[in-house]
Amino acid sequence: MSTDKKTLLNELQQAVIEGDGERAKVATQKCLDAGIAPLEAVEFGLRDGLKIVGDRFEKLELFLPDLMLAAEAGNQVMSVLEPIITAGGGESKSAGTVVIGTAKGDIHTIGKNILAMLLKLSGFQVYDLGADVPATTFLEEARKHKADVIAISALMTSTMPGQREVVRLLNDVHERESYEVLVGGAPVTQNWATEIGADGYSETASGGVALALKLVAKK
Ligand code: B12
Repeated sequence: MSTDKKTLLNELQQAVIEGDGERAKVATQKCLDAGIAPLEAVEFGLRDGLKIVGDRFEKLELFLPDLMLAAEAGNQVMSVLEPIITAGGGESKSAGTVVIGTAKGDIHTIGKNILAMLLKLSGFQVYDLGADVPATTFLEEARKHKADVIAISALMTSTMPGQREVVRLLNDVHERESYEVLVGGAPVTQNWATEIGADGYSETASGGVALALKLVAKK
């Protein structure tokens, strides 16, 4: 990547870290004007920027209001990127049906929303159950919408067990084979996905879409 592009992405990341929504919006537009791919701005500017904020929060260098400001700046970045990413609409044929939500006890939504948006764009019918979703709701909604995929985001180590809970419940009701279960979110790893018996994990939202397409095609 050219130094210019790196500088622009760094400026975007920095504005997110500092929780400066206006500056973040301007920086996002500058990235787009320089030809930086919107998803690159999402992953490097937004996700990595918020990761740095989270790490500083953990070290007590930043506090909850800083986290909230950074999240708001992240939303501002998405307000610029979303119309660009979704311009032209998604695929017209249906790639399958996904129910998506954040695990029980967890109110983080930014990453889940990005994944939902990209899934829609790839032609999936997406039912977004929101945040703090109990395993029983994932099951009920998956049944109701005849879902192919259940996608569960978890941003805290304390809520990752909510992902395991969904897989357990599907096993208990003998419906494990009916759905592909995808897990993700900052603390989630491939090892965790394997341990709980999920069908797939991806570190990024775009990787999650590729995986969903692959798993549904195999079904
Ligand atoms: C923003 C933020 C908040 C915002 C959330 C706003 C919102 N509407 O979402 C606010 C301020 C509300 C918040 C609250 C809290 N937070 Co917080 N928060 C964060 C922060 C800084 C960024 C999260 C984020 O949005 N990242 C940006 C997105 C784009 O990234 P992402 O979610 O990882 O998603 C990407 C991928 O993971 C992937 N993906 C996401 N989901 C899925 C799902 C699937 C299926 C797939 C395939 C892929 C995928 O796609 C995305 C794009 O690539 C993280 C730090 C971090 N490391 O992430 C802490 C963090 C998650 N929070 C933390 C904590 C502790 C809290 C609070 C408990 C703080 C408090 N004292 O109240 C509360 C939690 C309340 C609750 N019950 O949930 C901790 C959790 C620690 C732990 N135990 O694991 C973290 C890690 C910070 C830290 N290092 O300490 N938080």
